[in-house]
Amino acid sequence: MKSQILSNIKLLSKRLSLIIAGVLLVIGGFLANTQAVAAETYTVKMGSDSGQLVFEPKEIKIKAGDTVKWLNNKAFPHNVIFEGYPELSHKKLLLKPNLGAESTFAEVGEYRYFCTPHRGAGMVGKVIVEG
Ligand SMILES: [Cu+2]
Repeated sequence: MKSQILSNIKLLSKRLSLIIAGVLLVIGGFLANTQAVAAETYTVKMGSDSGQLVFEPKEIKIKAGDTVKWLNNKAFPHNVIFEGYPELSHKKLLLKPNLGAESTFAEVGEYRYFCTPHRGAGMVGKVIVEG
């Protein structure tokens, strides 16, 4: 009688551990999924390391919901102007090293931008937002 109860308990705990393992698998899969769709932030240098008047990279591909962060590197002051998109633009000149500005892109599309003081020198860039 006693041994039967014991073996029943053993069987039950075996089943329980199987159920727990299953639940952990489901939770793990869910976490992996949410990480895959999490929004990302990409950095674009303003001014190349050698001091050229460029955005680096000049063109960047991101997903809707991602953020681009522009960071002062060399040859500042710089700014970031998207014509027709004041909400994405950063008109204020960034005067010091490592100052930055960022924009989050919710809508799919191609967005061209420039730096006001250096537009004539070719300091232009493009953000391509994919779905
Ligand atoms: Cu500039």
